[in-house]
Amino acid sequence: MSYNPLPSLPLVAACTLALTAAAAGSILINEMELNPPEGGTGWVELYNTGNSSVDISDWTAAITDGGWVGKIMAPEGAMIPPKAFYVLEGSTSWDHNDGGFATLYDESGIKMDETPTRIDSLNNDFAWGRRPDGYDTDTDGDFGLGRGTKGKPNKI
Ligand SMILES: [Ca+2]
Ligand SMILES: [Ca+2]
Ligand SMILES: [Ca+2]
Repeated sequence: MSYNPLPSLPLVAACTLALTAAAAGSILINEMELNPPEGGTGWVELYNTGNSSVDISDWTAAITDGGWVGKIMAPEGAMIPPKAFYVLEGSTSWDHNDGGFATLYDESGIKMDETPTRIDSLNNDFAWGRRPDGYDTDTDGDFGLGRGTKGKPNKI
């Protein structure tokens, strides 16, 4: 018979992992600019649907059209408060004048969210966004096309 007065370490580790997963699960790709106007930048807007702040240090968002891929990493210390937005901005070289999809990975490379593939040949400031913010049924209908609201609530 053995007696161990300390909490079991594997149990503590399991609890910590569960808490981390719950917090991280609240961050979604909320809007994406796949085809900016000439001279504009592609971007991905994140949204925290949860009730606690989430540290997104070194999280990476990617936009792809199937061939080309652009990646943006959140800086160290980046936080998203509850019900707040965070924009990961690409560059003007990201303008591929077509559609695609966006993916979000946490700091260890685990996929946190992926959007459906959306066509965007408009070449203007319209962007695909969840309507309303954070709407997530894992179907193509989660996203609608409308005037971009980068860093702000999506228009319904
Ligand atoms: Ca656009
Ligand atoms: Ca364009
Ligand atoms: Ca928005």
